[in-house]
Amino acid sequence: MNSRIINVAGMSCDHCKMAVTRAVSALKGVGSVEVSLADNTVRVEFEEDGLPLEAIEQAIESQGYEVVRRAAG
Ligand SMILES: [Cu+2]
Repeated sequence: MNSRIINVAGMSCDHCKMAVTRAVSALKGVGSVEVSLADNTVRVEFEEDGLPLEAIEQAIESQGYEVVRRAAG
C-alpha cells in the first residue's frame, strides 16, 4: 500500500468529510481514506500500481472541493 496526504480546500463539516470519503473509497484500489477537517487534508492509502493519484484528486474535485497542489521541493 502506498499512502498520500492530499491538501484539500473547502471541506468544512461532517457532510464534506463524508462526501469526500465516500467518493474516494469508491475508487478501485483504495484501502483507507482519512479526512482531517482541522488540517484540510485527506490521507489515502492505495495500491501502489493500481491507481493514479489524479484519479483520487478527480474524485475529490467531483464532489466540489479544491485539491491544493503544491510545487515539489
Ligand atoms: Cu460540509
